[in-house]
Amino acid sequence: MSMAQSPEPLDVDRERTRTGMSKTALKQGFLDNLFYIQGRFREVATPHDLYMAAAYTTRDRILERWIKSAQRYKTNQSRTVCYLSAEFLPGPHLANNLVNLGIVETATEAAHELGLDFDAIIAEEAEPGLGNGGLGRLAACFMDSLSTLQIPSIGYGIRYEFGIFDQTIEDGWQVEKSDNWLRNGNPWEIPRPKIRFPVLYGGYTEQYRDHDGRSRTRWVPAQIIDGVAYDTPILGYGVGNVNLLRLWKAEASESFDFQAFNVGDYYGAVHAKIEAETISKVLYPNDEPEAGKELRLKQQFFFVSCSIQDMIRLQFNTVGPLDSFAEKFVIQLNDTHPSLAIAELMRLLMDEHDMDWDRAWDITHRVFCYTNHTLLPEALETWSVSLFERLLPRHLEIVYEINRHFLDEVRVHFLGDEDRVRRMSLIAEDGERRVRMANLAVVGSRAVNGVAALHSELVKTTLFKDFHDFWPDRFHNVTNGVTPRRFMVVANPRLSRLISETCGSDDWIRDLDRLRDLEAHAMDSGLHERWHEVKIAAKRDLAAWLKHRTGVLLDPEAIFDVQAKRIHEYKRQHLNLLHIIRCYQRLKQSPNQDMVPRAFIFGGKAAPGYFMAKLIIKLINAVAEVINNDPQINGFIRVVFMPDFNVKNGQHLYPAANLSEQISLAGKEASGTGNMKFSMNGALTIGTLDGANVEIREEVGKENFFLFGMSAEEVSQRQREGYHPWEHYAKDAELKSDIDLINSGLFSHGDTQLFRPLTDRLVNQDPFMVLADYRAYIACQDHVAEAYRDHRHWTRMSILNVARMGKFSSDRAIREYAEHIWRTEPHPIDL
Ligand code: KOT
Repeated sequence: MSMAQSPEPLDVDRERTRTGMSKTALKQGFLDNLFYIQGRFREVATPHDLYMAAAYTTRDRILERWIKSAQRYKTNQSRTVCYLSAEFLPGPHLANNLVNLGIVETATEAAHELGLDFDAIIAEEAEPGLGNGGLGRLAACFMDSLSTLQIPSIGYGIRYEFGIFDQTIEDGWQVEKSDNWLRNGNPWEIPRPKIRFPVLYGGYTEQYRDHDGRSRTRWVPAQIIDGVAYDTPILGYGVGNVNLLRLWKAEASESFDFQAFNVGDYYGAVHAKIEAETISKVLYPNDEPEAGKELRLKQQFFFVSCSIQDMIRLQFNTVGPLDSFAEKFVIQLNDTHPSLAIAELMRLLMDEHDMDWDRAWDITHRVFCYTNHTLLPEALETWSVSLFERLLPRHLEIVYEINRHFLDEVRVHFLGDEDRVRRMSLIAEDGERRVRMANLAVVGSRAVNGVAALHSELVKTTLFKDFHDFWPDRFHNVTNGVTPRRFMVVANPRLSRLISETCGSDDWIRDLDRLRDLEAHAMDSGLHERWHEVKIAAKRDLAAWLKHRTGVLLDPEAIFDVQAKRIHEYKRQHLNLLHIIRCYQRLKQSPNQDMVPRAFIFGGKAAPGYFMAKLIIKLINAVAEVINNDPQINGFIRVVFMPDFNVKNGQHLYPAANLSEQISLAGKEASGTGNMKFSMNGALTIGTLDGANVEIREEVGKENFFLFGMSAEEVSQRQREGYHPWEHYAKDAELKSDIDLINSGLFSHGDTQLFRPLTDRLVNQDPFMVLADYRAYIACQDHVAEAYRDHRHWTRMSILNVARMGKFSSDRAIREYAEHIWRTEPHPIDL
């Protein structure tokens, strides 16, 4: 039988049974996979074998939909969203895929009948930590929503061999361990050794005349590396659509390096292979501040070049000529990390596909859209011209040419305003000349968006003000969202069941606005009781988890007050700490006072090179040690640091929180998405008017949100006037005594210097105005404690928070991108 022929009907039937959704089919599939893939009998299988068999059994059921989606998209010539992101944080796949397939119950029963502990199997899966935090997790939520909304799409990124480091805590300090997530194999990915593209680096360019006598440019590289595709299927919820997460792995190019080395230089050739593979070896673990490393630039170009070449291949395979490339594809740049794609598409269109500048530019600037995720100046990517030229000589020429055309337009529009020209240039000329990637992204895209309403306003009025003056219509807002499948259904099955029972349907899972149906029951005492039980059960689970990992025992009746996110000064974990120290001092001064018990829970990683963030972790653990071991406190307040906060561990945290800490300095957090995850799970927020907090408060109602602190406007005014943190220190006796307590050495076994870098920075510089917001924060926390005493009222607020979270589904965000930015349509695949 040739490959093109369809299989015999008998085979089709057999296949259907093999991948059927019945309990019997699942059990059979599981035992088959355990035997034929893992090579094990049930009796000798390790927990990991069982997980692998369960994963393959689940994957088998996705494959058919995957093939069908690919075929349908191809015949329909569907417009495709290509989401380019240096980071993806999908979280463990198994539980999520079972939810999206709609077979959680059947699979649980099947496992039970086989005598297996299903929760233990699910817990076996390693975290695919291919991202740092919010930006990477957003990309994963968007992939889930794109599939659920049946929009053809491909997520393109890097298959890092080592993802974000695993965090352990030793003597209170963060210690980084390498994350070998592929060690035991990855059942979700399918290698595509034939989908392979050469990526060029270094060398020089030269002019030549083509056969028509036209002057052309040729890039003669010094190094060629291959990118090989690894595909992970992304199944939508309750639909037949499966989209693709296509991650590139770097390999030595046989055709180039092996020849380039002297014949017989075997070791040299092996060395070249190792060097090639370092490109996709490790994720850079920095959130926000830019590292400026050569390998990082090589990584960015690596995945961008493979992805654009892949799109061109797909264009030829489906539609045909490149003229309609911008109709077939839309490319969304997840921040500036992939913005080299703009220059790479220009290069490929001109140098490899014979287009002239104008036609190539017309396609390029119509195909790209760019999302900005931060205003922090230290996070804005720039690359030194000399490094750029050494690695990407042809792209530098193209960037210069884009800049020349662009600045000509600016000069015509703003006659004589050379200052503006200097600010808008793609090249910074003050000091060492640098390529400004954000400017490249704006100039090369037809749409630019921020990630929350406030952030998008600040993008227009501060960061890209000049660009907004020039192209006002190019700027948009799409407020972030998160997927309720992962963060409610997978993470919090108890609450999900309660919601479905209360609303009489589980439609809310695909249409989160339906959560509004809960409002009618917000006063219902029956619901209150069950709501409370669900929360308490999650708190018990978390308490057990934390006890096992940290030894700290939490009281499930206490307020679970949680701050989980990357550790960064702008996020102000140290403001939270000052409140904890205040509670401690109050209890020490009047041990018999009637304080509401609290468990303060932190989680988050610090960039390995970010000393101040690591010192904050140390201080959290130091404060925890003193408070948790003080007999006078008697467990009234407890402090615990959850090690290795990631998607997987976060799933224990969101369902258990009563209070969500969203306390960044206003104007600094672009959006935040943890704020949404907590609120969806019934936590109330204590927060500033920053990022998406503003919109969360609008939705849930100001009476159901604990607001404190300066607004972004007030922050900039204070900064303009001149901010003097030591005045707060001098004037506020309690603040002074909290900071002094840190300096006293109480938390550092008498060492009065250990935390000095942190306290000195607060008193003398305080770039994120912790001291200015301290008083308002403490007062607000006192309101929280009072509110918690009224259980009925608190529970009502909790229900209303959940009921009003519809806006923060990533489905809504993706619909807005599809309608206002991408102009894409759903392409349903029938089940
Ligand atoms: C990192 C380096 C350079 C530029 C941006 C970043 C970045 C921004 N990494 N994560 N973010 C976060 O992105 C989230 C998703 O939009 C936001 O919710 C969050 O506020 C950003 O800090």
